[in-house]
Amino acid sequence: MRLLHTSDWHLGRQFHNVSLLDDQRFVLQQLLDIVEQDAVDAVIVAGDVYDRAIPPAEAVTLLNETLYSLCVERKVPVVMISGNHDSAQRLGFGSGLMAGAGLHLISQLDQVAEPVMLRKGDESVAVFGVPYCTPELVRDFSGEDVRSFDAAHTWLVDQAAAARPQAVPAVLVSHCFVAGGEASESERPLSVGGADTVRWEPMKGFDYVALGHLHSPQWRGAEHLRYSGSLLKYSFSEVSQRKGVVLVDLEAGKPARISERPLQPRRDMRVLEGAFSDVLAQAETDEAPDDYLLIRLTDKHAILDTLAQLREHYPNVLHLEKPGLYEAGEARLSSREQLKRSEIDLFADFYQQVQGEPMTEEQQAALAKAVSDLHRAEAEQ
Ligand SMILES: [Mn+2]
Repeated sequence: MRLLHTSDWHLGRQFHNVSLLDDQRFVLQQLLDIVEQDAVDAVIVAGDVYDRAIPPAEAVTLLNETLYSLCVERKVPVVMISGNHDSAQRLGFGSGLMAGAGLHLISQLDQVAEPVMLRKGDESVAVFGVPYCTPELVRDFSGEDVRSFDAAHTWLVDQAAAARPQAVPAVLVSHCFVAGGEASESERPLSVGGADTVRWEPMKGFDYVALGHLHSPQWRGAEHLRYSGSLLKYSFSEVSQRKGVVLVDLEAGKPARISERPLQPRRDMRVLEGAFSDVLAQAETDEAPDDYLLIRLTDKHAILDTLAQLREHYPNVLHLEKPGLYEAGEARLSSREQLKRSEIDLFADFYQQVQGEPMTEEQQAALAKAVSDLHRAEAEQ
């Protein structure tokens, strides 16, 4: 039986105030194509289906269309668990009803020991899902003195392992942070302080482990314990990652056979670095000017309207950094005037980063006045 493992769709995500819905629709179409071309028997989504607990309406529509294409039009069942970005209750709505149509939503703890049995001819595969949950939830559910993410996860995995049918390949789906995994900037930490990781060893007895949460594709501990990675690059820290899906062939009594299929984004995410004039010159021959860009200008002097000029060639410059200007500025931090100047620059850069647009002249004037008033008040104390 051939499964397709994907995760971290984050439908409805905004990136620097740009909706990625069209980009998500574009790669989900490729996912549907892979399902057909590679004769996939079932699809596993390992959590973070939506980006937010209450997703935008368009994201719900996209998920609805995608699931209909899979379950109804292609008769390919889907097993989906909730991640830390999803609302377990909302995602789980109607799960009992939809199971009959081939959509298996696992978002509650009492589902962990009840495998979804996938069948194809006389082959069967048991799929267990561990939705994302906090140690507190597992403590309440189990009655055990569970204090850590690892203890909670191990307890749940043990429940699934104990319910495993004999002589049938078993798959575990989990949304968690396996210790030692490579994180990106677009994952929301599961807990503050880093006590959110779990060990991979309790899961190693399953024939395949479909993991979600980390956005970089990778395996942990053993090759059959895998993160498929997110659907798209969701931060500039991921520019060099290759996003895709994992195909898993399972046969009773044999180790899983694993292969990867890349997903080509509608627009790639890139970082360009160099002097302003060089970046502009390069734009003339750039084959993908619509890509989402972070541009890092190395110029040591200020240039007017850089963003507007860059956007004439690169309409999707989402972030502009000027490290050269900081270097030059920091070297001259001698006088009171310079200090004020640098505060304004810092705020102007911060404003641009948050708003995606530079400050207007009026705003800059208001800011300059506020900063100098502050300095005056300080001096008069
Ligand atoms: Mn995620």
